[in-house]
Amino acid sequence: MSASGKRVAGIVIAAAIVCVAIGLYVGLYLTNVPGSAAATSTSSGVNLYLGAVAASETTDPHPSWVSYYAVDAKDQNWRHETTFVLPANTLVHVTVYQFDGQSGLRNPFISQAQGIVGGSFMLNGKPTKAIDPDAASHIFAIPEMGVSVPLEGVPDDAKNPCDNAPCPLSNDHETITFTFRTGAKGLYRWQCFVPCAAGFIQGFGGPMQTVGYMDGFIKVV
Ligand SMILES: [Cu+2]
Repeated sequence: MSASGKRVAGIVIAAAIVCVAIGLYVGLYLTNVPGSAAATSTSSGVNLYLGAVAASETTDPHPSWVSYYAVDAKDQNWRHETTFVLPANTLVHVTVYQFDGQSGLRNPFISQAQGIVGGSFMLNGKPTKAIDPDAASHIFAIPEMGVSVPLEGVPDDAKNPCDNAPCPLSNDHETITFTFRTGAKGLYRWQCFVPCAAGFIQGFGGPMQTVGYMDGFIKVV
């Protein structure tokens, strides 16, 4: 084969490899469906237990990213899942173990709870309607259901904070509980509204834009 023939063959092979790599990248991106967590049923509705942490597990692809987790109530088994399967037209009792610090809200209006049963949530057992906007760590909001609950952050001077998930309850945390009612079957988006993505422009990139961290879905079935 002539020198120019070899060059053309090399270019064709290199181009083919690049095309296959792009195809694989797009294909894997489109077919990668994150896992989902189902709520546990009781006679008065279903229970959903969540954790919010300053940083994901050290083995996570993004170990420095802030994140929500699904947490088992009993054995504290932490699962990195942010798609929650809930029954339609049912009361959902949510418990969030919130281990992250205070980031603060840009829009103080969101520091008020909305769309939850009774209008208030429990913050460490105390009925609460709103928190200091500067003390917010995360928000749990389902915009299409009108649900929005502010999650207070662990104070800066906390003695025993949790670095990475999973976080035992012996670490400093706030416990937030509230109840909302699901409506019709469907797929609903939920997300955080605190600019909590440290290291990203305006705090709204990375984990704030990625399902599995500060976003997810509610599958109402
Ligand atoms: Cu957040």
